Amino acid sequence: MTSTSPNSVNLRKRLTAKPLLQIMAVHSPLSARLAEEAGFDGLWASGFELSALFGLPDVSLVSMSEHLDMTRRICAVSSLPVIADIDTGFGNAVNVLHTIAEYERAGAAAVVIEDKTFPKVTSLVDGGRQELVRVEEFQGKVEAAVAARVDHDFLIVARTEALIAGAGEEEALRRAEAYVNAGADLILIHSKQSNPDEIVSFTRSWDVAAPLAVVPTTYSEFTPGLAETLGKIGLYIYGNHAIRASVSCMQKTFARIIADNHMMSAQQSIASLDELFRLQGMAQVKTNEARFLR
Ligand code: SPV
Ligand code: MG
Repeated sequence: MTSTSPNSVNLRKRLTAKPLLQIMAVHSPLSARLAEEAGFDGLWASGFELSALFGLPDVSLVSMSEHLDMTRRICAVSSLPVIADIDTGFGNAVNVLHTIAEYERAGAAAVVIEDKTFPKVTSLVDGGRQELVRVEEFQGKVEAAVAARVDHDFLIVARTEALIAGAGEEEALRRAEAYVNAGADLILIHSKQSNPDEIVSFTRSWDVAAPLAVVPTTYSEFTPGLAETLGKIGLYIYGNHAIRASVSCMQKTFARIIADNHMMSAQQSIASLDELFRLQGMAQVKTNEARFLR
């Protein structure tokens, strides 16, 4: 069982100690535990994953309090740094002041805020409506985020959706640099191309001191090894693999049970009850019973 002191985690230090941190998407405390046990360096409290968990599209339907509550629960069970996906910040720059205070208090180590209009549309869907806010408006949001944080090591990651919106590399570079000038610690540069070309090109052209974050879902041949070779990239985020893994496992198991009309063969390929008890911390309950129940 992992310890529970999220505020002691210093993502900034980890970023300097290790060239590339591998961050797994999670949508629940249970998925957070599994990602930590597997050996990832940090957790991505993904808006896409939580939307999917709620059976909703990722189009700003999950409220801040819903995402915040899940982020708090994730932070409470993991000693890994949690990077919270706050979409467009849940309002304008004034709202961002409140958002940052809440996420920092919840125990997150960083937030990622993106330069799209509210309500946003998920980035990777074909033909998605991708509208960017004015650079000055987003700089105001980044400045508000920086002003609102209490701990200097709470990282503000500014995400530009310029490539997703088809605005091109020059615009992406212009925006990213403007966001660093507004105080962003890192830049998340997102792409939905099926190959890494535009991310490789952006990274090569990036000559600002702030490290980059990438979410290579659609260009998975861009491995952590390649990202490390290219340099400049600090965060390598697996954007949605927890929820996709759980969906395919449930689909296979449910189909097997219906097809067999019993559970006997399906049970061979799913986690045992003992494994669930371990993940839930039942051993500690037994210890506590022996110690405290009279
Ligand atoms: C998320 O996981 O919520 C993200 C990454 O923002 S993506 O869905 O690729 O936009
Ligand atoms: Mg998201």
